[in-house]
Amino acid sequence: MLLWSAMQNTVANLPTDKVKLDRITIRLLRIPLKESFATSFGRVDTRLIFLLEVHAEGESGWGEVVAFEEPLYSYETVQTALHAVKDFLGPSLLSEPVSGLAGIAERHERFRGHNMAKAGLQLAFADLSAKLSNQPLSRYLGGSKERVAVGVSLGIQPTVDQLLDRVKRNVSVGYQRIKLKIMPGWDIDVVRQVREHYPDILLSVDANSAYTLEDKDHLKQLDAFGLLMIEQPLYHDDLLDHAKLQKELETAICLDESASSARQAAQALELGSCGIINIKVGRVGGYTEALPIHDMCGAANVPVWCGGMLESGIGRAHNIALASLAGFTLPGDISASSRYFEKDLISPEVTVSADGFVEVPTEPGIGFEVDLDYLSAKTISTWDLRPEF
Ligand code: OSB
Ligand code: MG
Repeated sequence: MLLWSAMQNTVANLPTDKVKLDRITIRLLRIPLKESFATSFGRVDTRLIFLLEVHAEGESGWGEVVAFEEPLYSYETVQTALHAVKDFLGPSLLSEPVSGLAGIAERHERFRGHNMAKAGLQLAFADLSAKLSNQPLSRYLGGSKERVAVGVSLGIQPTVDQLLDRVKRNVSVGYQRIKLKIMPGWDIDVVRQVREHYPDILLSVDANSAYTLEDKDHLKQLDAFGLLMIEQPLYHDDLLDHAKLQKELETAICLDESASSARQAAQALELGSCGIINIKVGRVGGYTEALPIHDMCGAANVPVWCGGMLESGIGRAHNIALASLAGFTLPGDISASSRYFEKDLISPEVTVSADGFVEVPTEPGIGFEVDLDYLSAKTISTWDLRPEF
């Protein structure tokens, strides 16, 4: 059988023209979430948004660093990412022209870690470079879909009734897959009740590393509910215990946190740590890691989908472009702007159709206008990085 992806090498297809960056603008702004989002690692009430804008040839491109304020999802925080961008990653791109996304990755390779900071710069550059070549970001990245299937992630609620109410609302909006956050004390019984009310929906759970291999028999109870996947049940950096657990479970494990780079993803596939991978461009360090994960999972017949980090419209637009690649066969955590925010930073806002799709923009770059007035009204701090002479 010839897999669609057998000949894919999406990074090799990206342009490598030299671009001389004039300036990198950093902005921090705070926007409230409509309702707090609770996971096994903690809750998020407002979003401190970290934006990057890179300027060259009279054009600019936008990216978002998806780190949170506390090191709970991963070790990165807004402050560590700010330090990494201001002192190392940003200056290394301003010293000499860069040769495409691959050139950026090469320049950043010697700096260890700081994936979300690295990714933010790649995102901004990709938007710029797509605009300079007058094509939508989705096509620039090798995407072909006109619309992407979307699902929604529901945080841990004070009561099961409140969760059932949210499931009802989001199913009726059109979301194609409902993901429930779980943790010890909010798992088997909650999933059972949701399944009883909704026997036919695509349903998954996400533990954000709340369990250990000792919970194997407990987690095996989830096999009874016909779940699409169990996301990141074990340690945030583990591959081996996930492989052991996957052997015991009928339900596919999906890696999020611990598929932290293309190399880690390759090792997960080799070990059998998962049957599905959630690709977040921020977690893995940029498009130059996300695209190879997409390609290798296609070759291995492992479905992928695009995860989310409660992004503003700018990060959301990048997720839509990434999810337009053919290998993203499962609904992404790409919800409407209105799911999280009263008002988004982009226009038009991201909307979800009644049948659970988001349109892929056809305008150049991210394909949305950044609302500069709203942005400046919300901006807390801003820095400009320029080449040194
Ligand atoms: O694990 O996928 C996750 C949100 C914050 C941090 C981690 C995760 C999530 C989500 C929601 O599940 C993603 C989204 O809708 O943006
Ligand atoms: Mg997750």
